[in-house]
Amino acid sequence: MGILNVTPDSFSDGGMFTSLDSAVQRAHRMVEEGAAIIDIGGESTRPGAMPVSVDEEIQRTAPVIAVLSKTLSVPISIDTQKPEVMRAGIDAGAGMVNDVFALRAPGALKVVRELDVPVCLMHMRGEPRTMQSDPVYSDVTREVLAFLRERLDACRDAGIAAERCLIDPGFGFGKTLDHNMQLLRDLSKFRSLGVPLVIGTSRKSMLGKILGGAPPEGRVFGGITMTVLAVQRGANLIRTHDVRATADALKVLEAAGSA
Ligand code: 8Y7
Repeated sequence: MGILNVTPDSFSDGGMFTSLDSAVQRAHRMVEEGAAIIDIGGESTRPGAMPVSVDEEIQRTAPVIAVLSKTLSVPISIDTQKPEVMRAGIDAGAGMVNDVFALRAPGALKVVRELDVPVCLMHMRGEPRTMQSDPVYSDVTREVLAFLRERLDACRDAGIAAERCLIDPGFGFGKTLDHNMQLLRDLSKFRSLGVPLVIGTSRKSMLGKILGGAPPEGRVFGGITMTVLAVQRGANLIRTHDVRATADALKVLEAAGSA
């Protein structure tokens, strides 16, 4: 899953792809490099980021989705927590929802049920503005598993079939480096939930911490290493900025019979 941020303030592509043309170009390039899905988001969820309005988020994402859904050979996912943006994204041609808030926003379950599209439910402790200020767990893996199980139950109760759901432990979302590494070690436990497992590690600050303060563009090899470990422990879909490197890693894993 290739990441296409259409925000002016995204931390890792520096808002370079905010104009329609360059966003479209970048999406096509990621598909050439091996992306199976393009994930389009109009609100930054990096720690400390400020929320944007529904209208602004739709204005950023819907025009890009409208163009890409006509020209791309792969499905588009709309990365949002807001039910109105989910609806606008699907109306514009997206085929999936990626929600870091796991459909906890009022009305989100109902909209996804009505739209009848796949949805990725991600774990986040707190909210992006404050989530990295001293998150505490007694057993991070158990708590994240319990949360995702509860969200799968909420989906089922709302009429969203398990076959429509994917789960994601949410690396870096309200977690310390130790929490992230514990989740990575325990990743195979998430297979017990019986739905596809998504992970996103690319260029995240946990890598910067491990790599002695490397900037986002210096975290690519570290991110690939985490991806390889995650795939060996059962991850099915990798959300990444670095599609070529990730696709190469997955090809080698597959050739070795390890994916
Ligand atoms: C993730 C995500 C982000 C992730 C899923 C970033 C939107 C921060 N991270 N969605 N979104 N999983 N499913 O670094 O890990 O890209 S935003």
